[in-house]
Amino acid sequence: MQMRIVLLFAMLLLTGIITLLVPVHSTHSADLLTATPERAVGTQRVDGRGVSQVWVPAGEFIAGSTEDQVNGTYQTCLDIWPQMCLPQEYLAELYQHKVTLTYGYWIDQYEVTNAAYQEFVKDGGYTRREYWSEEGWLWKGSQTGPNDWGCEPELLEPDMPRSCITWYEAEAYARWRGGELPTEAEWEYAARGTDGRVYPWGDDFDGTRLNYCDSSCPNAWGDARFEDGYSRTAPVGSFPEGVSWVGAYDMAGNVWEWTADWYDALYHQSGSDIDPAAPDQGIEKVLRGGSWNMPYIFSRTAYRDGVLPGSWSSIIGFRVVSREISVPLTALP
Ligand SMILES: [Ca+2]
Ligand SMILES: [Ca+2]
Repeated sequence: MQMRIVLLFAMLLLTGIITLLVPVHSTHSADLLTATPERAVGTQRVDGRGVSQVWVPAGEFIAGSTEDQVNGTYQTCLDIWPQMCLPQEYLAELYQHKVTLTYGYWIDQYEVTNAAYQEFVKDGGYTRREYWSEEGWLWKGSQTGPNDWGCEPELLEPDMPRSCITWYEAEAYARWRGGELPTEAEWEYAARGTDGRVYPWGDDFDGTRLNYCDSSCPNAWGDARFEDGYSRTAPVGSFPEGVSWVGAYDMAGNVWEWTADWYDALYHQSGSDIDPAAPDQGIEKVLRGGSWNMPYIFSRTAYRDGVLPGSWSSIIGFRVVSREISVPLTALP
């Protein structure tokens, strides 16, 4: 896709045939609706590794975008920087539909920080086989820590989001935490809530509520209307006015976030509407939420794109979810 070219993923690393399986099972029962405790929206806790999480209750939400929204976004893109716009860039958001998550779950309040990730490294995370998938272990080879090649030192400050890691490393870290990467549905529900909002805070864009490609951004598509204070990444949690309905920070912007799911352009059209998961194999992993170097339309809660799981970049980070029950996610056909 043109977007990927524009974003200059100079560090893309092709990792070969992908066979990693996401959790895939077949059936559901309604009693899962009561399988997780009832807690108030946004209840906070600190998990076993000392990381803050917020509670997302079971519920129904509006996923995806309408045709009008997709067409409108494309027109907006043409206004921002026509050279980067392809109509098909947004078609993967079609169509809007209701999705039910039958279980509640914890999601990290912030993007995973360098400080938090370093605890995983210090604990021997890169040498402990149990945290790595077969594909991830093969990808890693003899590496004993993150490869920060191409990532500026200021992005590695302790309170900055951990970027410059592959999907495999994010997955291993999540397992070390006792959690997982969020499915697309878990991510989108935590970002937009039950009212189908376009941004975590509401339907209207507000350039003071996130770190995106603003007037200080070094790209041609920088938005001259707003100065968000950061030309690259911001320390996590810098935008309290931008929290989502559960109190999760930076669901829009700062770093783009890995999810568990393989990318499928027809995800919203062919998937289950109950606890959906992506197909059990694919080529690219889905990213959500936009980043510090992207136009504001990419920070919409419905925007989705995919990159190879062996990619790393200073615009990509992640967060973790923790489920209290084993959830039989419903795979696409
Ligand atoms: Ca910015
Ligand atoms: Ca983010």
